[in-house]
Amino acid sequence: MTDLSTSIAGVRFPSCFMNASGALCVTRDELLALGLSRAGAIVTKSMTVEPRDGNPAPRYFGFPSGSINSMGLPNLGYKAYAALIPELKTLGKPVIASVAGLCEDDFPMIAATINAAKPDLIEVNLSCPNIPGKPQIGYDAEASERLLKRVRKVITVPMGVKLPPYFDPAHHTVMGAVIGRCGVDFLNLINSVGNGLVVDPEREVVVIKPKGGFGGLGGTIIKPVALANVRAFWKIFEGRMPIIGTGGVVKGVDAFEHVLCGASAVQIGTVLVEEGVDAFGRLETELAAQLSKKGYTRLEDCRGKLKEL
Ligand code: YRO
Repeated sequence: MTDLSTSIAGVRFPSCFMNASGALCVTRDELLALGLSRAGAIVTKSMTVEPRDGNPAPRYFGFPSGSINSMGLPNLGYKAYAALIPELKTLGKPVIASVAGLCEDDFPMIAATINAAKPDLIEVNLSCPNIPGKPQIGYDAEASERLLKRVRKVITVPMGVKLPPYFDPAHHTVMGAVIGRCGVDFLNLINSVGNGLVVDPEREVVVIKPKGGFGGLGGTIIKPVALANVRAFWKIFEGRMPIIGTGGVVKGVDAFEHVLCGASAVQIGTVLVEEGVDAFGRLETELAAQLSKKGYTRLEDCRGKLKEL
C-alpha cells in the first residue's frame, strides 16, 4: 500500500529509515544485525586510519528528551571496513561507508581505499578535527572546500557530506556555495549538536566522562535544529540535492516532518541506541500510517511540500 522506498543519487533503498553513523554500526556483528533488520541501508561508523577504542566510559548518556555523546571515534580502522564491505553488500540493501579522519590529510587515502571496496555510497563526515585551535572542518568553509575537492578526485561512487548543524543563514549560504563547487551528490543533515553539557542536579555531576562532560546532543531535543538545516539546504539547492534528514526521529511523524522539509530518507541515532533494531519496523508502521492518513501513497508525494504562512 504505502511505499516507503526511496532513492538517493540513483541508488534505490528498500526503506527510507536507516541507522545514523555511530549508532550500532562499529563492529561486524552490529553491521550484520543492521543488514538482517528492517533498516533500509547499512551505514558504517566513521572510520579512521588506525583502529580506535575511543574515549573512556561513560561516553554516551540517554535521557528522556535526547542523548549526549563523546565517543571519540571508536572504530575498526578503514582496512577492516574495506574488507567487510563485500560481505555487507550481500545483505540486499545499500551500504554507506562513513569516512572520517583525525586530520585533513587522512581523508584522501581512506576515501581511495574505501572507494575501491565499492560501497554503494560514501558519506564524508566533516565533523572532524582540523588543526588544533581551529574549529571542526565543517565549521571552516575553506578547509571544507579543500577537503571535499581532494576526496572527490578519488571517489567514483555517489559522494555525500555529513554536515554539522548551522545556526545562521549566512553559514547555510556559504556552505551551500562550497558544496555546489565540490561535486557533492547528497547531503546528510545533521550531525549531533556539538558541545552541549548535561548535568545531573541530584548528584551534582556531569553524565559523561570525556571532555569534562561536554558532548554532542542528539534525539528529540535537536529535531527543530535538524529540520531547519534540512529546509535551509533544500531551499538553497531548489529541491535538486538529495538530503538524508538526521536528528530527532523517534516516531513516524518525526520522519514525516523531515520529508516535508525535503528529506529523501531519514537516519536514527539516539532512538536506535535506546530501542535497538526493532525501531526500524515500528517507524515503518508509524510513517506508513501517517502517510495514508494524509492520503499520500509514497514519499515523493509530500517531499519538500512544507507550507509557509
Ligand atoms: O564521538 C564520536 O565518535 C562522534 N560523535 C558524534 O555525535 N558525531 C561524530 O561525528 C563523532 C565522530 C567525530 C568526532 C566528534 C569524534 C570528531
